[in-house]
Amino acid sequence: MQGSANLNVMIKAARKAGRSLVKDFREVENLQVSAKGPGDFVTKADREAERIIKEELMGARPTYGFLGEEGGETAGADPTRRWIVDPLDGTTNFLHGLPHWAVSIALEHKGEIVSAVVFDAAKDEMYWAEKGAGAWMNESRLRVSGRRHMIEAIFATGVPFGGKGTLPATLQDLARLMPVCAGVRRWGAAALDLAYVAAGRYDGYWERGINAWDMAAGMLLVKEAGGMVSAIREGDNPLEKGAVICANEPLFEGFRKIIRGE
Ligand code: LIP
Repeated sequence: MQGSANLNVMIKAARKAGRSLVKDFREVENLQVSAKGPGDFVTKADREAERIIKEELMGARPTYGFLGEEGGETAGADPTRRWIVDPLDGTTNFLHGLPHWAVSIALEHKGEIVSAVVFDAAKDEMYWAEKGAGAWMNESRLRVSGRRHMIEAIFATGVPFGGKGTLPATLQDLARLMPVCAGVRRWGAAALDLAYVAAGRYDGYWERGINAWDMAAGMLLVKEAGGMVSAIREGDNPLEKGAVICANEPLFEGFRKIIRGE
């Protein structure tokens, strides 16, 4: 696997955390039937994965900043570079023994994502990209789908749960989109939803109410695979607003108009 020194540091960190998570995932499957359930165990697995990743990344690049889902923001001596990490994206899937979760690591330079790794350890699929160097899954080059008509396209999203405020807007999105497409999938891991758009498996994806660490790496994968990515609302920054939409070029504008309600 070619790439910059930073990318190789990211891939090494993702693989090391992935090995830890796969071991823990096997235990989670056994804990499904326990009275207390696997909740505390998954929290420990999530935190251990972030500890492993932070140790690897900060050991290799001690001056960079770090933003992680579990530990929050740590400023670095170099104010222009920051790691953005979700050690376990798809936590609820992991908790329920569903093998669809990923380690997501992005490198941000002066506010722009320049390197990305999304590692699906359960399926051994390493998605990676660097700005201007394309998007890859393991050794295969990724391209977004070639579909040109909404009625043949499938889209992914995340449907809010547990009282999240974005549920009404998402239900309105679905009411507008479902009649004009071939279907919507809700598989529970934004980083993999974005990676699947980059791989041409989904034709587009959108979600409201997620975090920078859920989407940062996947956004670069989609761009480097030839896709279009933006915030849902005109002029917003997806990473700041927690709302993102993406698709291949032929579908993007029409898809975005539907989600915007235009
Ligand atoms: C998850 C996202 C997913 C979203 C879930 C959750 P987590 O991230 O990847 O797209 O629908 O609500 O936010 O919490 O598993 O890292």
